[in-house]
Amino acid sequence: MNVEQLKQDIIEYAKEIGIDKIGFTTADPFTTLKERLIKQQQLNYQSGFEEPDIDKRTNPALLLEGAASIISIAVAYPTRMKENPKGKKGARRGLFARASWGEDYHTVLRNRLQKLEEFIKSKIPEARTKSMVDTGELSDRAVAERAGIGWSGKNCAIITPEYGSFVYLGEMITNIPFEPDQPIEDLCGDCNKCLEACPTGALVQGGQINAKICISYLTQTKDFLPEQYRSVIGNRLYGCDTCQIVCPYNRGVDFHLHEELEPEPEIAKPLLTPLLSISNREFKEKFGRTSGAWRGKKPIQRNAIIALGHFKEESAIDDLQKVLKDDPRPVIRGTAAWALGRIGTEKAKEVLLNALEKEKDEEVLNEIELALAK
Ligand code: B12
Ligand code: SF4
Ligand code: SF4
Repeated sequence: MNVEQLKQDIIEYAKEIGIDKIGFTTADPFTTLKERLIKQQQLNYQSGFEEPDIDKRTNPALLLEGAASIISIAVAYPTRMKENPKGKKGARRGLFARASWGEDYHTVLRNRLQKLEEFIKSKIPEARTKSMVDTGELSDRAVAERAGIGWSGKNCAIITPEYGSFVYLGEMITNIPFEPDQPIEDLCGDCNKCLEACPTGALVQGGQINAKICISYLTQTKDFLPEQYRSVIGNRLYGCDTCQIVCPYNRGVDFHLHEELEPEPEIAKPLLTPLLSISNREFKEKFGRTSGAWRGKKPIQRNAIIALGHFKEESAIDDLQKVLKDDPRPVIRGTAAWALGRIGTEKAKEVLLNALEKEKDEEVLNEIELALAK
């Protein structure tokens, strides 16, 4: 089999199956990434969602015997809703980040990669392949950068000249020695808009993140959100798009190329109050198809309560009272106390005073006292 011809055939086929950009690189170790990962670990700047084995992360040969190349793929996702419901007083809404709109991208990209594997094996039956999307060992961005999909921006994102940074990434390690593509030029230049816009200062310098204080990470934690971050997360229920939205290379970027990635407005931007009493089953039915549901309903509910506090939404007092009285989870009760403190009306104060008498949990009591002190 002519490897160059196969590469061209793969590029053609990829277009047919809804892969928006494809690039090829070697399976050589990722040496700079290795140093970087060690450094990030030492600084405690990692989220904990990363694969912990740095050798596996940086040496494709440990993941597939005879690894010779990696095929990187990118799939563009929309940034604007065709029907964008506006939240208003009495009917506030929260927001799922764009990477959680439509069907879970893990499923979408894995399907595409599986088709690509089948295509390659139909041409070379003895080909060996290993595909991954997000949850695999490799750094999807480091692979994409080396395969020429895009450059690595100061906001950490891979930015493609065609689709901006609103692309999902995935890759396939193969034992076929494809000719590698070249990385593309970094076009960030003197721009620093993302660093300036980051609400928590998580972008410590161009291309370096302290994931522990990135809002995207914070929205995915299950414990109490540290007080200083509650007001900055605003109405974000899952993820954060700020450092991408401000990027000049994303200006006007809004691709609707894949039906399954189209957002359902009531899911991507849901009303907040109903989330407070949603059952596990309802949550699964409504949000289960999205990538933002992977941590379950608790972080989403906690963030919804924070968002109601952020809006000082008086119409939510009765629902917050119910949560404070009946919810078995201290994090949810304590966060409701915080929100009532933010709302700060006489009625909210009364609810807090009532709860103070009945509450037994130390942390929740502390939240109630802090809320009353406000
Ligand atoms: C852990 C994780 C997170 C963590 C940490 C993010 C981070 N920046 O590290 C948290 C929860 C915060 C997060 C948030 C988001 N994530 Co995330 N996340 C991951 C995951 C699982 C691992 C990332 C990782 O290993 N980071 C460690 C750092 C050190 O490495 P890296 O960023 O992968 O690689 C770059 C650096 O190492 C850098 N580098 C290496 N050496 C050096 C040296 C110097 C001097 C410099 C300057 C840079 C540098 O170059 C590499 C290539 O860009 C990947 C999937 C995967 N398996 O790779 C998705 C992934 C990176 N996430 C993704 C997305 C979409 C997001 C969000 C936009 C989601 C959202 N809307 O909320 C935000 C963006 C936050 C941000 N500004 O980065 C996409 C990115 C797509 C793209 N176009 O870049 C990925 C690839 C998932 C996917 N398959 O599509 N994420
Ligand atoms: S995703 Fe949000 S919090 Fe995280 S680095 Fe970007 S702007 Fe900052
Ligand atoms: S906002 Fe500016 S510095 Fe940040 S990634 Fe975009 S071009 Fe680069």
